[in-house]
Amino acid sequence: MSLVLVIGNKSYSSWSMRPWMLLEQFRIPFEERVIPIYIEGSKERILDVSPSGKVPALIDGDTVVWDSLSICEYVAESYPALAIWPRQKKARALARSMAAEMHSSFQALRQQCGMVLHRRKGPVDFTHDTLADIRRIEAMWADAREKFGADGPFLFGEFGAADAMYAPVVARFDIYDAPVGAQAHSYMAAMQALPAWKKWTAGAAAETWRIARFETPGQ
Ligand SMILES: N[C@@H](CCC(=O)N[C@@H](CS)C(=O)NCC(=O)O)C(=O)O
Repeated sequence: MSLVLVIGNKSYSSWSMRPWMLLEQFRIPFEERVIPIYIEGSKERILDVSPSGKVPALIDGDTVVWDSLSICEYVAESYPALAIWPRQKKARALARSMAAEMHSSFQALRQQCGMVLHRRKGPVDFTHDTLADIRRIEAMWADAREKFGADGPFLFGEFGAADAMYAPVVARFDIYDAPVGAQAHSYMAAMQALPAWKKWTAGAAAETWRIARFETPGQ
């Protein structure tokens, strides 16, 4: 199996970060291909590999899997020996529900707190809706940790797909100093201690691309 993961800029592409973290943290070999997004010609370059015109996309021979959640599922199916989703059915159901909710929700958080890894850290004037998103995520994290997190510091104990899906949220909470409690902070610290996290953020720090519309005052 020879996998190619096509991603966007590491500093901005929260969707790309998810499957990248998963592959990297599970030490699954893959070739990384970066297409800088939202610049002249980038849409055409993405469309050459991904029919959605968006990154990430995973190429496995003649198969292209686009969309971060589908990629996580494909990787999990491809490596059944790895506990990418929790082994226990009820834990797996919760992990999948959380991943799906991440995928389809939290518009206010995404809009107000864009993932810009080089942004100077500090809070913004969080809207009511953003605070509601933060509360909901914090409650979900606590629920997973309480029910299934006994074997490690991650949502379901060991690092897995649900954590990969929430990695960009950890980045957003950190960058914007989201008002969350000690339990959430210790989960965030575990994520930020991962070798994969360090590698992704180091890659982001080395990037020089800047996309004006994602930059916010005071960076
Ligand atoms: N639901 C998709 C969203 C992918 C997405 O919106 N990707 C953005 C970058 S983070 C993108 O490709 N933007 C470039 C463009 O639209 O030209 C996923 O989970 O993969």
